[in-house]
Amino acid sequence: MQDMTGVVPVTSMPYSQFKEHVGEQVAIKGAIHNIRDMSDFAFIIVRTARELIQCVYSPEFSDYRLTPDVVEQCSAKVTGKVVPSETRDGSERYELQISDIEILSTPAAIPPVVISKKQVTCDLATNLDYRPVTLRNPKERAIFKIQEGIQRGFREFLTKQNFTEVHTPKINFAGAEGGTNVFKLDYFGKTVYLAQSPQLYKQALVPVFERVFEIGPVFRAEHHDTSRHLNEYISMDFEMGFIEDFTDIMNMETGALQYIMNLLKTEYAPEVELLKVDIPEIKTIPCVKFKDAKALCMKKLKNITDMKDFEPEEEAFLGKWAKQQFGSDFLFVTHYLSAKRPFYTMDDPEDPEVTLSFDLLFRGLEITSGGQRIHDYNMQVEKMKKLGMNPDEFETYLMLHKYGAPPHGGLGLGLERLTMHLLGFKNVRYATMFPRDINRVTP
Ligand code: AMO
Repeated sequence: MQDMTGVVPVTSMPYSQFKEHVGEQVAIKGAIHNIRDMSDFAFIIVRTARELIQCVYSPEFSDYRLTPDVVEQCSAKVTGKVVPSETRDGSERYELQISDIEILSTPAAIPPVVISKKQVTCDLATNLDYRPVTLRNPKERAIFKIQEGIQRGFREFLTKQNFTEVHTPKINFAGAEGGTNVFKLDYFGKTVYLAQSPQLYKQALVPVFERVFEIGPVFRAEHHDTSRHLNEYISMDFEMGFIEDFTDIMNMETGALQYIMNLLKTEYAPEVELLKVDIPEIKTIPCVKFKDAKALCMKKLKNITDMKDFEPEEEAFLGKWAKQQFGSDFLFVTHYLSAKRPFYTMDDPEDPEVTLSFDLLFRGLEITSGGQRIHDYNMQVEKMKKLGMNPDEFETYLMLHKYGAPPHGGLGLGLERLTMHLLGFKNVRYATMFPRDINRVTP
């Protein structure tokens, strides 16, 4: 064996370099995505990591003759001459005139769903049942390339703002968010819980790094089947110390979203174009207090029963209102009721009925919760007791407060929810690679 050099030679020419190789023989590797036989010639579309490349077979181009083992979904190395394509709109495209196809692997069966058309047309359940296959369709794939861009933007922006990326445990001694939607786990005879969020740990890391973020899975035992809840989702969290007040968190999120949208426009243009993504312009994001937003909803909507939180139709209404009133796709709602926020949330000293917290709505859907946390030990212990919690069970969490923590706050942003509304989906499962819901743990 040779020594490893650390260099993996490029054996497949990226489409972006075709332009510089017109008239030359190049090789690409990918899956045969689609074959259109036109009797005396054939279009063979090759699916590479990010592109569909049109290749043309004709006996006129070389001595190579198409063989029956060239079938859709086989992996192949296709060699040919780069030539400009004829396009209907006159746009600049290139294709390969095939001079050889080397088969690298042969599928054992024909895919159970059609994936070589512009989009997968089967119903959502079938799409999800065959996810390893349906994801190969370029439009399905593009959803998750965009999702990658969102995470990348979040990571890049926060790294530039001096945040440290961390990973916190997913097997926990307590549920961080309260409520009953927590998965219990038998841990060598002891009951432990799957993390509902990294909340308790990201706070613990503020006195260590001052600013931290995490992108990772969290688990919610949602007992109902809705279009916006998953049992496992990716939470993009950050937590920062030495804040002046909770608007610092909202400003930081505004910056992160501006950065993400810009990154999608510039570096994810092929997917943005393919999915016709309506990227929101974010100059500033308007804010409204919960109490005022509620009053507005009560005036305009009927049959609202929950006075302490928003129902989905209220969020949808507020989304439209923000668009009409401020031309904004986003709306911060602040000062949620103390009764509805978790134990770690700081109450407003001027009105303890409400908290120094916020949600961010995006096109009428909550995508973020956040706010200022309690940093004082006695205040946190008192609040726990008031809520019927036993502070002794949170001894390790309370080390944060006991041994000194700066004023701090943070947020959690649901990756699938943001993707869902960015791409205009009605169901969060379309924006989830392998969704986990009450009825689904496979594939
Ligand atoms: P919260 O519980 O509001 O806050 O969650 C934050 C964001 O996570 C997303 N989300 C979900 N997405 C899909 N399926 C679910 N079941 C689901 N539940 C929540 C939403 C939501 O806005 N620790 C706090 C955040 C913080 O204050 O830092 C928390 O987890 O987009």
